[in-house]
Amino acid sequence: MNTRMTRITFFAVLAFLALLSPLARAQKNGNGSSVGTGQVFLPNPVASLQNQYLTDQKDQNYPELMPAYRMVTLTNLDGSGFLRGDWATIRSSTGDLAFSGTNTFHFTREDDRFEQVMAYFWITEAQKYIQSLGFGTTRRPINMESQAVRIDQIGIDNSYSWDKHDILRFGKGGVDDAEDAEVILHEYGHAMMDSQMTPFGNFGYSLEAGAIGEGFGDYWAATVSSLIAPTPDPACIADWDSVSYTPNMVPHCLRRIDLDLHYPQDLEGRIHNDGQIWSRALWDIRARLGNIQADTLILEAQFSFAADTSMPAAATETVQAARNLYGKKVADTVRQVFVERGILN
Ligand SMILES: [Ca+2]
Ligand SMILES: [Ca+2]
Ligand SMILES: [Ca+2]
Ligand SMILES: [Zn+2]
Repeated sequence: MNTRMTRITFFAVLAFLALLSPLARAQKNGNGSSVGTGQVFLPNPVASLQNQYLTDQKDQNYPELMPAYRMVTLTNLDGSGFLRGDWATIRSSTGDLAFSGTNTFHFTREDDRFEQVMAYFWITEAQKYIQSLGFGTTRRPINMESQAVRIDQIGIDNSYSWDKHDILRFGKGGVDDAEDAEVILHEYGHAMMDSQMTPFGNFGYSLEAGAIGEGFGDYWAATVSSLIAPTPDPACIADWDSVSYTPNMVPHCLRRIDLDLHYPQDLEGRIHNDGQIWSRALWDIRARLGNIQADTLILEAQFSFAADTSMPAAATETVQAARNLYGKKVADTVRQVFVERGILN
């Protein structure tokens, strides 16, 4: 073998080894073929047990919660034994990183590794649902990468998508945020919208765009949790996380997506509140068209949203996406929903 060939072989071997390294494998898309089992809430104890009297009790596990634990299959793992795979990578946390040589992740809520399993499972299932709609194959991909997740001790009860570092962080104020699938899905919704900006960037550079981002996150939580774990009151978002800050409100909901709010008179200049106008519109589209058509056109439309869009402009794009995908009749249905909200006239 001459020197040139030796050098080529040497670099080929290096490239091959780099592919095998855990970091490269975690970043590589679509090859995580390991499966395992995990214990999770589906989507949260208040909704699944229909019990409005459950409380945080300082992160203790207690008997009334036991029926809320469910065993699920964890897919797309990279085989490293950590919760790392095609669509989610648990980076760091308050406690130890979950590890299992047999991909068996059975924890209860007082163990911080429980939230790691929750984040891995729900993000992976959300991305699989996105792909089932054609995004990443026949349509453009949406956040089709291994989403980094960090569960940490933020002092306030707040989770957020930290775009600069493309990482989702889940706090531990009140009920630990990642004990509620709908909080996880809401934050993932922000990461999805950011990934749809061209060039990649942050969505939400105006009050109304901020509200659309919050409204979409709530809607996304409801549409995905309703598919994987249907509950009797799907429009109530984060039934479990909210028990700490809505002690006198039953049912406990961080927000709802079925409120009869109208544009522009119900705008308050607070994005989470105003987002409930947008989420109600999306929820109505879903009610009339079903989740497949609704979610496909809602996600497709978001590629056309300006980062500082307004509700009327985003609604117009959504109607247009409906027309392009499904024709005039469906577009008219979508338009009608936005007219009912006062967003279009
Ligand atoms: Ca916990
Ligand atoms: Ca919380
Ligand atoms: Ca719910
Ligand atoms: Zn948000």
